[in-house]
Amino acid sequence: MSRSSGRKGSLAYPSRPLSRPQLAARLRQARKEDWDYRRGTIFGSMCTQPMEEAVRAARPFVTANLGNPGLCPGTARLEEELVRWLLELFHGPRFGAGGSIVTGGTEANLTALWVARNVSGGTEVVLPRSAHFSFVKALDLLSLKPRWIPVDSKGRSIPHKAARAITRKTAAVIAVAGSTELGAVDPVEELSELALEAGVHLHVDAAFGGFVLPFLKEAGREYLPFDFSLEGVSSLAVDPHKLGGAPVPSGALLFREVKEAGSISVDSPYLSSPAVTALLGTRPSANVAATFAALARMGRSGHIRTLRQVLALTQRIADEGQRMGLELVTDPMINIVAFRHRNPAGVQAEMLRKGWDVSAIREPGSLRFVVMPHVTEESVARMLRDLRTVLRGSPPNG
Ligand code: 0PR
Repeated sequence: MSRSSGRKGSLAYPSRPLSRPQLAARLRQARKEDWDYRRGTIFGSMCTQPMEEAVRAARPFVTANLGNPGLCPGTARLEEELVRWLLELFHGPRFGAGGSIVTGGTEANLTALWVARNVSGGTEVVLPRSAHFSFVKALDLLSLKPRWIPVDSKGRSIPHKAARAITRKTAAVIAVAGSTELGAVDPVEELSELALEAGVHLHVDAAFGGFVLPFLKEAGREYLPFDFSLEGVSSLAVDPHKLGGAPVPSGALLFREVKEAGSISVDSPYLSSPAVTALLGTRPSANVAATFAALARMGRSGHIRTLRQVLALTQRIADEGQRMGLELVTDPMINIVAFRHRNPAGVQAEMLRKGWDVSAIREPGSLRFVVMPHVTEESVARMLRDLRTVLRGSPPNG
């Protein structure tokens, strides 16, 4: 939330329109203050420079509102096609599955839990400590109680602990496929079996990992099952604005049985459709068009190429960091690497002074690097040089 500072002057709402040059100057200045992925200095973000074609695709659609789908049959078709593509990528069943394009992981996770709660009547959610904070918001909004599951040394949910937490009150179990802090992938196969046995909703948060995990084999790594190929998976969230080449905001929420989403449906008598099954009212067609363009131009080969690049650079940071005396929290499973440090916030601040955005994790105290497609070999080399200097003044153990 933005807070009023009590200042006057330039903060008054313009009584007459600003001139075009004045406006342009103001916007240019603001954009200059913002960070730009293209400089390669951002290692703390899970988003990246979107594909230019995707950005261009949004422009003609910015006036369209998919919240009134009768007026946007064109964008509605694009959304339908996108959902089919994603269901195919994530091994959705041929019949009964469906989903929608949303604004990101937060909306997808909230909506999934909303549906799971309404279908089950449950009051509790079983989720690992590694789950993104969007779940904390969702649980609060939906008056659901968390049953937190500890994670193992690699940051993954521990299934036998989850098994003990599942009761008749369980509305859903959460699996994280690519965690925010460590990129850890939960043992979704085992969680899926538990969910099937107990007859509870299993929601997979693949917001970050969704465009990584399907391609691990092609990138020379072991494939980790996480999607609808596992019978117990009921819903899945994936964010095209993270590794899908789409501009923000773009998320997708998919259901094995989309009829369950009817449980959040409300009547919308004055719209072109009789009912609405979405959190948002007004829904930007532009993000559907942009996401369509991004995935259309990416294709499986584009994801594989991107993944090879980011995994190679992740490995390079892991290797060089260890050569500097840093200890890995765990071997990186995907394109996130973290090193233990007694004062991560201090190193983060020093790195920021040198122009780098890196992040700090509190538990276990560590420095975290998210290696996104805007990161290049050259920017990694420069970053590592500065990191080496900073670590001389602030060694990992004291
Ligand atoms: N699930 C997972 C696993 C996530 O990592 C995130 C966001 C979400 C859900 C929520 O997604 P939305 O933020 O799209 O609603 N992870 C990043 C984070 O919180 C989001 C982010 C991206 C933050 C870019 C900063 C940034 O520069 O760190």
